[in-house]
Amino acid sequence: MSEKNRSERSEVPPLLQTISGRAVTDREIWEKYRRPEILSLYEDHVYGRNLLDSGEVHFAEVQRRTPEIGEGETEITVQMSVRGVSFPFYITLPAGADRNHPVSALMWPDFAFGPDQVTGIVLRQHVAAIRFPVKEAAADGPEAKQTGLFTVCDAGKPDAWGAIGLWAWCCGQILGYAKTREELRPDRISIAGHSRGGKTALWSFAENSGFHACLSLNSGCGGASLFRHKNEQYEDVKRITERFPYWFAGRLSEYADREAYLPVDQHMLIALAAPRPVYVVSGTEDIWSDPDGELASEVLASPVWRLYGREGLVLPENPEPGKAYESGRAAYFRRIGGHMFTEEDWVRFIRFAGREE
Ligand code: GTR
Repeated sequence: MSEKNRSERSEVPPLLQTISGRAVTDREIWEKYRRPEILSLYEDHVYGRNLLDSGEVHFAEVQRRTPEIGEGETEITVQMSVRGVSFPFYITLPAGADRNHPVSALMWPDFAFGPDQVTGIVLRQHVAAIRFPVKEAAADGPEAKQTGLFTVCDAGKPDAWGAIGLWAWCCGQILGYAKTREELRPDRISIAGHSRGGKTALWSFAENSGFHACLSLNSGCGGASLFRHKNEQYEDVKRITERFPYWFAGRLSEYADREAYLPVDQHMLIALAAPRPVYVVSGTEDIWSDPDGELASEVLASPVWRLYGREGLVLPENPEPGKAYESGRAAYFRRIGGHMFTEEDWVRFIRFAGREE
């Protein structure tokens, strides 16, 4: 690699400067110019543009039952339909939640890698669980674009959304519905996800300012970690777009081994969370997801919280694995372990998001 190439790679695009070169010195300039500009760069180059219209989405409550979790919970099945394609999601209310006692809620895109552990974890914190099984909205495989909602939109263009964009859009639509439910606090609906779910959650959080807080668990490449932070052991644009081309806009693959030319990097995705609370969890042994790149994104994004008079990520000089840094509005925890999550990760986030400020 030439010297020039190496230094280009280490430099991420400036966060607080517009494309036209204007310095972003306050939240007005951030909100009016820089934030929309960054969102649009992500649509063009990474996740793709929305192909469906919110006006076409319909919801119907189709079932109510008592799940076998604890005592007194209620699971509500809601059917979402767009242009004749329908799929369910599930809202499970903790015991005692009703219109007179509305509760916070946590939504997550569920990739069904195993039995659902998350609903129980969330309910034990007296928070409503909103589980969205993504596969009926669009399959999570090379056949994705021949399935679900992809069959009713034209996904052929290089900036058309990939599956992450489509799932993230669904999460945003579900958020709109959840805000109308009287058992839920409309200002306290958060989103979370692990791995590919973490990438989806971060992008949906960026696009939908109505979410309260976001948890990214081991989201790695295309999620919290910096594209330009390269190392043979990490997933990068080339590897991810060869293995999972259907997750992204077709254009992302043009940056394989050319990350220096991407007009964004993932500190900008984290910055789109501001001024809301965001929590990034990495695993000490989850090297493929690049824990250092995930931490670097949050550090580099933090000046945007400061535009709002808040702290982003607050770290000591030598942050330690196994310790959580949660005093700012951007939190970070490097759990000891690999590419997985624990109940503790979710509980930490739920407490962090639940702070009344
Ligand atoms: C990995 C993949 C990641 C990540 C993960 C997952 O193998 O390379 O980008 O998202 O899988 O979703 O489990």
